Amino acid sequence: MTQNIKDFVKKVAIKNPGEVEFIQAVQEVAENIIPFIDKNEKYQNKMLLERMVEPERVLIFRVPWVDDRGETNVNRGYRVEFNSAIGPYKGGLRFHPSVNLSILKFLGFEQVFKNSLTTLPMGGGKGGSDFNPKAKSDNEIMNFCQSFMLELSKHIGPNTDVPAGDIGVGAREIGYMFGQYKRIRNEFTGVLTGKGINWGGSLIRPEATGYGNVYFAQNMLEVHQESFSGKTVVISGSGNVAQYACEKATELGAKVVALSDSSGYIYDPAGIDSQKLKYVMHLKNVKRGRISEYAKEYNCVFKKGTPWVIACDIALPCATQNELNLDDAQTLVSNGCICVSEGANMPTTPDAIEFFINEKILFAPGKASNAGGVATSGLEMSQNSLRINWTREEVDSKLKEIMKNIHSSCVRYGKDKDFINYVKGANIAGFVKVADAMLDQGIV
Ligand code: NDP
Ligand code: 2IT
Repeated sequence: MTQNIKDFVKKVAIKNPGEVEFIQAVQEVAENIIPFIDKNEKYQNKMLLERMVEPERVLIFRVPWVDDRGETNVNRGYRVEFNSAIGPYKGGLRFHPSVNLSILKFLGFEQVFKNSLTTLPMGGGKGGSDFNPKAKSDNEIMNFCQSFMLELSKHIGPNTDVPAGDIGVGAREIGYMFGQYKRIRNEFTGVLTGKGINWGGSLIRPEATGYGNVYFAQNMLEVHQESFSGKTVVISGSGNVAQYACEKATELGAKVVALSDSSGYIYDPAGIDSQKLKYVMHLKNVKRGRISEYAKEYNCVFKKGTPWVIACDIALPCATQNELNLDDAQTLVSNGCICVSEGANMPTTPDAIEFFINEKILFAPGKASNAGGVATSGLEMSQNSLRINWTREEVDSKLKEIMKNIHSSCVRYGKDKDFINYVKGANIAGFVKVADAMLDQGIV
């Protein structure tokens, strides 16, 4: 790292004490963007990156709610409205006990670049709560969502800020929050994405992040005349992103041998076929059980820890941030892994990314490879505005096209002789569009 990058990151760290994940995300971007600004006069002397690391607005609020025993609980709610240079704030809501300002600022910052890459007019934002949805009844989830939305509804709108799902927020939570927004504002509008299909949702939105990640990996593999066919794939997580990554990889002829959750991973050498995936979907989305139950059902291994010890050709980290470290990266590569495509946000630690890049592994950063989710949210917004619904095939082909374009943008800015540095490509391509808009709009 050069001195000016170090100085920049140090200043951000001093201004945002204790925000470890946010600083990590900023540093990764600064390492590519500061040298790029140094070479391009147009972007100099306007404090562009300095302005980009400062959210336009951060909302923090109390969320009181009553549980089934009649007891009062209180959580903290957040919405980080990061950057609106190219469109209304757009990004998910995360409900998880680990949620804090640092995590939501890292996610919001990443979202700005990701949304820019999609080619759609969406700014970046993120929100959520330290609420833990595990073991809560539907009624408790509804009480919490209604209280959360009572405050959030004052700050969002279809042309202002459009939240969606993320960890712990799926179709059920979006439904409760949409219902409450509609009741408070007396408006039926596209204020959230990931809506149910019969009340404004888009076909393919549930599948989009997982499918998009596999499409992106497919694009990377094609550069090397490779494909998913016949490959062994290891996936972490067993939630929304992991499930549909598993479905698409299998459809393309790969064998997915692992899934995980926060308790551990299952290893099924026979492969998780469509029938077994149906079981996982019911287990995780309806029963809300643990992945260890899969091992009992299909008589295979369940172990604590992460699944990166399993030999594979392709690894798709689809659970959470910093879930794949340098040790894991070394194990994967020594076991023959050629491609790592991030479905989660920032799942790979910085030293592991550096290792993959030095080893010339096909490595896709989440802001490029998981952008299919928010891109399809953008398509949901378009359909809401037009008051029409596109077919599955129409949305899926637009998603494929968007992922292909993101891949091309990464190649454009990330190609170094015989190697494509997708991290650099994604950061610079994402930056250029936002920076140009900020230059056009003056010092705001
Ligand atoms: P879900 O809540 O549906 O699933 C999350 C999965 O990750 C679960 O299997 C969960 O296990 C596991 N997980 C969560 N936290 C941890 C942890 N601290 N350690 C180990 N495992 C953990 O979320 P999504 O599938 O929607 O999101 C997964 C990732 O993808 C996140 O990083 C999210 O930001 C990112 N993403 C999501 C998009 C979307 O459209 N949903 C779009 C782009 C990115 P358990 O059940 O035990 O908690
Ligand atoms: O991280 C992400 O891109 C998401 N959680 C999806 C955001 C969205 O607005 O669809």
